[in-house]
Amino acid sequence: MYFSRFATALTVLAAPLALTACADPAPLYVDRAWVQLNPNGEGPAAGYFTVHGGEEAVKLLRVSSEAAQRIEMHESISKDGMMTMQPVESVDIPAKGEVKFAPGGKHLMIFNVNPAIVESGKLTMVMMFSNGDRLIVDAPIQKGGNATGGQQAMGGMHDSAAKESAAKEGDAGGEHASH
Ligand SMILES: [Cu+2]
Repeated sequence: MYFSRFATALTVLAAPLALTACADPAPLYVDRAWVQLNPNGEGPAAGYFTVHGGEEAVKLLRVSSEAAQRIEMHESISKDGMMTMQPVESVDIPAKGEVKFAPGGKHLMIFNVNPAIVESGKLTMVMMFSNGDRLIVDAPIQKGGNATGGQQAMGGMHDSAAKESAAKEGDAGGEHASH
């Protein structure tokens, strides 16, 4: 009788510890990043990726790269039947949510990518979040030039499902340097 009560007490004590060890906190992370060079050559490149929220809601505050002059966060919107876009200050990342930067929606506008980096086929970016996290993201660079439909400049980059699937391919396969 005495021993069995003792064993029960031990079990109860151990349970909260085991639960803590099993609760693997969801990490904040980024995947499926890719960069589409401007088909016009001169203009800014576009950047796309998916953010996966962690345990707490955060904001994506800034994206930068040592290999680009400047990176802006934009959102494509439909205004009077025309697709246009506007800069956004920050982007909400809900806890355990998923936010996509994708053609036709949110995207990065990447100005003056270093030509040597373009040649290397990969752009490294730093993403800063409101909780202090800084994520380093490597994005394969898709060369422009085969834009379908002959759309102009950035408009052509914002709504092509074909390019999104190309990006997934690049993501899964790792480094597809094109030379
Ligand atoms: Cu834009």
